[in-house]
Amino acid sequence: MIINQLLSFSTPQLLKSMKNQYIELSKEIADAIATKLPLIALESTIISHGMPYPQNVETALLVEKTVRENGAIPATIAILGGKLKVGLNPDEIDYLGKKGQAVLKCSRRDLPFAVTNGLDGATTVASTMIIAAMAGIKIFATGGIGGVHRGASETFDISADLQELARTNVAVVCAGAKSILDLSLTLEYLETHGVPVVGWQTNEFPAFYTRSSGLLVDYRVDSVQDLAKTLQTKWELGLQGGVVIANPIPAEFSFPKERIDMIIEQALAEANQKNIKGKEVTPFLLAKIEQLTSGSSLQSNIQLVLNNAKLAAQLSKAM
Ligand code: PSU
Ligand code: MN
Repeated sequence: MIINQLLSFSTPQLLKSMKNQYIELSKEIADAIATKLPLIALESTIISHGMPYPQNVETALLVEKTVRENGAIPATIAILGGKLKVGLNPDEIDYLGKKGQAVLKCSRRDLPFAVTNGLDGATTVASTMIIAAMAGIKIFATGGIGGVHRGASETFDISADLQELARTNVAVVCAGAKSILDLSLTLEYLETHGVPVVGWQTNEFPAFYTRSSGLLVDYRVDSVQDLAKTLQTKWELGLQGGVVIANPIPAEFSFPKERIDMIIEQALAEANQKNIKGKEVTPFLLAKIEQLTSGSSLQSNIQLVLNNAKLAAQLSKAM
């Protein structure tokens, strides 16, 4: 409620009204906002829970470098000592990467507890969107979004990322979603909640490690100018909520489909057998897949994140 109210203010008003009590911008980010430079939000759960150390830290730094090389300013987002931090320094990124899964994984519901108790927390797609919107950042790059899990009709396991996309005005550039999820149900859920799913130079919703999933996107867009115009129009029309910009992994880094499907089945079976539940499910599956491919899926993962960072930076410049 408070956040929704705050989101309707423009950034300087918002930050003043919060009296910088909860949010802390790095100097670079504060300057970039003041001078209206293009900014890209980056999440931190991908660092702590999405990849192993030290590749997680190396990737996070490389993603920031890629954003810069493409003309935008990277704003990696996390919670440190209870502060909503926008813009981390390399030591802070290293700290989150080293702590890994010992850091609290914070989605929307976790934010008030992390802040009140002065905790450190890694932000998911959902909570990164919330904090990005508070700072006035419209474009966010990551690897994959959360979604509707397979078997959700029994478990009700649907990532809070989807609900966030339905309400918060941030566009998320991703490589689709991993087929640990039910991609077809994920697209249905997004449709119900009015979240546009755009294919970047593709008609198909990509499946993270592979360029195709056999599922179509709503709209295909081929230029950043068209994409920027569409986002602007959506928000000028007062249509609340985000947009999924699905950018397929570059062909040279994609993973053989049969192989990854088999590994995902194996990871899902093990999660079932171990009775993994709630917010542990996604990190468990991510680590398992990485382990079962002896790290080779990690290379694909890293490359697709860099590819998304590049597109996000170009898009945010076009806006
Ligand atoms: N999918 C990935 N890598 C990730 C995540 C998802 O391929 O790192 C992380 C993101 O932070 C995402 C979160 O927001 O997992 C979703 O978790 P859950 O399914 O518990 O909502
Ligand atoms: Mn879940």
